[in-house]
Parts: sequence; C-alpha cells; structure tokens
Amino acid sequence: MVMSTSISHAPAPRHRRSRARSALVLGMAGLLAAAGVTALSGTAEAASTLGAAAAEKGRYFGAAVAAQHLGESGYAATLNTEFNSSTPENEMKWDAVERTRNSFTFGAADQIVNHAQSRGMKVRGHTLVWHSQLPGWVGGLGAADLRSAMNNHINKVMQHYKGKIHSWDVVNEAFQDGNSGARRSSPFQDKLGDGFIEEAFRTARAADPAAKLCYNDYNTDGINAKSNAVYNLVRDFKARGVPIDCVGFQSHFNSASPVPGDYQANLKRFADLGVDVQITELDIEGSGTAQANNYSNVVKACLAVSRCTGITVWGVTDKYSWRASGTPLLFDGNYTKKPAYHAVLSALGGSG
Ligand code: G2I
Repeated sequence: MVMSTSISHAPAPRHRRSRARSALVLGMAGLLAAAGVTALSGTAEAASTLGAAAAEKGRYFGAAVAAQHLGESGYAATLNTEFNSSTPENEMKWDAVERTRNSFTFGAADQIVNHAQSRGMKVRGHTLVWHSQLPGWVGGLGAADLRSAMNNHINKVMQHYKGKIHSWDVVNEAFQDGNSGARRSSPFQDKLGDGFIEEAFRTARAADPAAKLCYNDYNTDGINAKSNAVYNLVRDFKARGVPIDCVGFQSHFNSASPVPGDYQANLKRFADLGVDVQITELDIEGSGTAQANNYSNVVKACLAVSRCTGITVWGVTDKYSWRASGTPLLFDGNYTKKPAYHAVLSALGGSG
C-alpha cells in the first residue's frame, strides 16, 4: 500500500472549506445562544403555525378535510396556512369510491389529494376495509366473492393513489367496545374470519409498498381490553412478519370518554412493538382552558414518544365537525383560533 506523506498547501476543496465555514457559523451561533442572543437572522424564531411547529419536531400536523368545503375561502386559507397533512373525511371510504362493484369514482377524493399535493401537504388514506359506510352489495356477497371484492378494492384504490399517500388506514375499527376484546361483527369478520385483517394488510403491502400501513381504532387510547386486543394483534403480526407499520389512535374525547391518564404509556407500549403510532382523528369536546389543557396533554404525550410521528385533528372548524355541538376543534365557526389552538401551538414549541 502506498501512502502519501506530502502535506498539500493548496486551498482545501470547496466542500471542506464550506464545511469549515458552517462549523464556524455553528460555533458562533452556539456562543451567541449561550450568551442569551437568540435572534440570529430569524433562524431561532419559534414557528407560528401548527404544521411548521410540528415539522420542527419532526412530525406532521394534519386535519380531516371535506371536499365540499374547499371552495370556502376561510376554510381553505386555514387549512393551507396551519396544516401540513390532510385526511379525506369521507371521500375515500368504500361507499364513496366503489358504490357499485368494480366501478370506481375518485373525483372528490382526488380533489383533496390534488389540493394537498399542490401545497406540499402529506395525505393520509382513510380507509380501505371498514364495516361502516360500506355499500349494501358488499354485505350480500358469499365468502369467496367477498374475499376477492375486498382485495380488488384495496388494489384499485391503492394503485390509484400509489406514491401519494404517506399512511393508509388499511383496516378500521375491527374490534368490539367493552371488555370482551373480541372482534366486531362485520361482513368481513363474519364471512372471512379473523384472517381478513392479515389478508388485507398483505394485499395492501403489495399494492403500494411505499405506503405505511396502519390499523386504526377508537377507545384504544388508554390501556384497556380493547387496546390490549389490538396490541396482541400487532404483536402477533410483528412476530410472524405480517406487514404492519403503524397504529392509529383516533382519540375522540369528551367528558364521558376523557383523555386517559395512561395515554402516553399506551402510545409507548405500541411503539415498543416496532410500529409508528399516529393520532389520527383527534377532537376533544369542551371549551376554554379545560379543552386547551386536554389538547396540550395529548400533544405532549405524542412528543414524548419518539415513534409518534404525527397528529391529525378531525376537522378544520367546529361548524363542520361530525359533532359540531361539542365544539371539539381548534378553530371556531369563524375560523378564529380558540384557546385550544394556542395550547397546541405552544405545546409544539411554536408561538403565535
Ligand atoms: O364517526 C367519527 C369518525 C370515527 N372514526 C372513523 C371516521 O371515518 C369517522 O368519521 C365520520 C365523519 O366525520 C362523518 O362525516 O364518519 C361518519 C360516518 O360514519 C361521517 O358521517 C357521515 C354522515 O353520517 C352521512 O350522513 C353523510 O352522508 O358523513 C356523510 C358524508 O357527509
């Protein structure tokens, strides 16, 4: 081996010089920061929107979006300014995209995806296999036909959006409420048995290998019989190599179903199985300081779990919420920021 011992006096290559310069700048920034000087050409200013503040924490902050409101200026302006991820609220559901067998209509969902993509937002796909908002023809099929219809639905929808969806809710709400930990009755469960979830995830992986595949549910936000059942499913999938990348915690809260004290511990135990966790449909009924504190606690729990990769609130404004009378969101009907908005922004490390 020939080793050169000559010391070159030529100027360092450009990349080394610029690295040295960056090191110097960083060093000076460190000294200034240590001296309490923070406003170094604006770089240290706190982010002033939810999406930007979440991005500084390596996360996204999204909203459920309804295509029919995109033409309303206050709605679009709030969405575009504050959020960096969109979830179609109803437009990707089975009854919206395949009302008639093997005839697909993507118009409304495409509107949301195009809106998001042209503004650099991510898109969550919601949802492929769910017992609700399911056209009647699906429930009328025999087992063999249902299996092929389920796989066809997953294939066609995922292929249409291939490369455009960061995470898909592949299966939604497959477990019962209460203490049984049992599966919920649905055409899929009743005719295909427990294996339908595994089959849906395997089909989804092949249809768009780049999309993260999530199981999504509600009342699984704390440690309880239902979340234990989902936990066991995910643990089994990971042990057997069944593809699953993430678990969605819907997080619909109100006084009857408050933010659980073990919310963070629950997110953490799922993350420890080797999946990402996402807060997918957050809304918290209430108002004022109480609502703001609840929102803040949810955001802090996500930030405390490194694999909690993002938060989606289930709507932009209270007036279009699925439970508008509970005023569960961050903007009121006039798109005015509520105390809950400010609490979320500040929990994310931003300031308005
Ligand atoms: O129910 C709250 C959410 C629970 N998790 C799954 C989510 O997909 C679900 O979202 C809600 C939508 O926010 C509602 O907007 O799902 C509901 C249906 O299960 C949606 O409501 C439906 C109405 O019931 C229909 O009458 C209406 O035609 O929205 C439809 C489209 O506007």
